Amino acid sequence: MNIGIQPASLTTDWASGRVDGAGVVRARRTIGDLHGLFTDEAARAALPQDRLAYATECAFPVAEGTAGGLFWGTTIIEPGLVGDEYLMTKGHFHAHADRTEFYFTYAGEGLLLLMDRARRCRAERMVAGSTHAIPPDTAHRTINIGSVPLSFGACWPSDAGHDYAAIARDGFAARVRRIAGVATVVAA
Ligand code: S6P
Ligand code: ZN
Repeated sequence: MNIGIQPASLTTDWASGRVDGAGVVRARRTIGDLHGLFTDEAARAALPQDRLAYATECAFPVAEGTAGGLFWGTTIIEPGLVGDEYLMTKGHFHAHADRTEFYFTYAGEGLLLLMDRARRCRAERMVAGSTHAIPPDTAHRTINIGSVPLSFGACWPSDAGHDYAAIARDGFAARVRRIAGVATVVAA
């Protein structure tokens, strides 16, 4: 009996990180969405509010909140500065705080800023091929420190959820600033 062979319902372009297929959800975060994220709020407010800061393309093969499933997605952060800070993601803890995640870089140059519940921060360099295990109870934010888009993939549990509130309220204890032309991690 011929069972047949189907093409995969999901594709990932390993050069660009672009994800495609039925059910892929695309989202955009603009400069206007990043209110309060940067030290220099006046510099952020002076930029075009509809300018793209980062985009995501994600596959959710099971419903959000399902135990045992995995989600898969790519984030592409545009290059650019707001004051002396680079464009970056909002950053979050997972709502289900012990849930972990893998990040892996396709293209560009970035930093992965990690912060534990004691607000201790560290940063890992993101370059093509770099692979990052995000521990439990660890907030994560990505920062494009290069001059081209930073593209990275993520794989995370379908019941991880997102807690943006803690970061929106308290921020990270470290920031990445461009100092004398160099990306530098400093205490916030
Ligand atoms: C999801 C995963 C990523 C981020 C994306 C945008 O757990 O960590 O897909 O959602 O990089 O970042 P943020 O902080 O705006 O969700
Ligand atoms: Zn996450």
